[in-house]
Amino acid sequence: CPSSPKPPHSPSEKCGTLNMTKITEHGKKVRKNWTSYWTVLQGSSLLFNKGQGGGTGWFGRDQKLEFSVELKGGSVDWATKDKSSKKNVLELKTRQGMELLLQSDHESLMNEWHKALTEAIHTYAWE
Ligand code: I3S
Repeated sequence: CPSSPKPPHSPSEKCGTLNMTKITEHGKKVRKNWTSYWTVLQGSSLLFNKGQGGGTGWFGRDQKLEFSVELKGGSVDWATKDKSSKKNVLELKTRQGMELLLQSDHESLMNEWHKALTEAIHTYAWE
């Protein structure tokens, strides 16, 4: 992960461009706002970074952390059809009552994210 502030230190380290929208915050439904983020899985944290141009992709040092979620105590699974008309959508629920959808048109990429997020949640569950 060239983007990561620290060198890779965990088997669950992963990064890439994903589309993301929150669907629930503090247990309350919120309006969807699909946005492309440079997404970094680092230990039990999932970080969402945006280029200063506000757009997609990776712009090196111009990337800024928008926000992050704690995976500990959360869950991830493929979203059901009623959650989105898009394909390859993962639904991530955090212990803090946030629900996010993560998506990419690249199926194999989302399979990798599914695996990495599942592993991270499992790895950090008991700490
Ligand atoms: O679950 P929804 O409400 O059908 O989600 C769609 C809307 O958020 C839509 O925006 P508007 O709030 O302007 O209607 C988005 O453009 C769509 O992408 C959302 O649906 P998908 O199926 O793409 O997640």
